[in-house]
Amino acid sequence: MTAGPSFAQNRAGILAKADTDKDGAVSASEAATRRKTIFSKLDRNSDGAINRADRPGLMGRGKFDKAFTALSKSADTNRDGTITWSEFDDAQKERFQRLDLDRNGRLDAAEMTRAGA
Ligand SMILES: [Ca+2]
Ligand SMILES: [Ca+2]
Ligand SMILES: [Ca+2]
Repeated sequence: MTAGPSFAQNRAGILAKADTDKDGAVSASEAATRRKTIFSKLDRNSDGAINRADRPGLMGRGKFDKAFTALSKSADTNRDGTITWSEFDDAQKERFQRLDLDRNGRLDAAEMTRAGA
């Protein structure tokens, strides 16, 4: 399983994976847990930042590049080619708030779907 494509493309898939208590919605804490998982998967050398140094070998490189490029647009705020944990965390928090249309601190399937449309 790879974090890249599901994170970048498949919102329904993210919801399913992030909804650990299976109540049909992603709470802020579930989203935070999911964020950490995604970040640590992409941060292959575990130095607390995602950048080109974390590129895998040929096999996973395409997926990594795709995810990294998509993430950089939203998360690499200072455009230095590195996504630090705080950049990533801030961007994902902001994204959660943007998607949470009824502001109840939870993303349900409808909110995820609307956001993707
Ligand atoms: Ca849930
Ligand atoms: Ca790294
Ligand atoms: Ca940065």
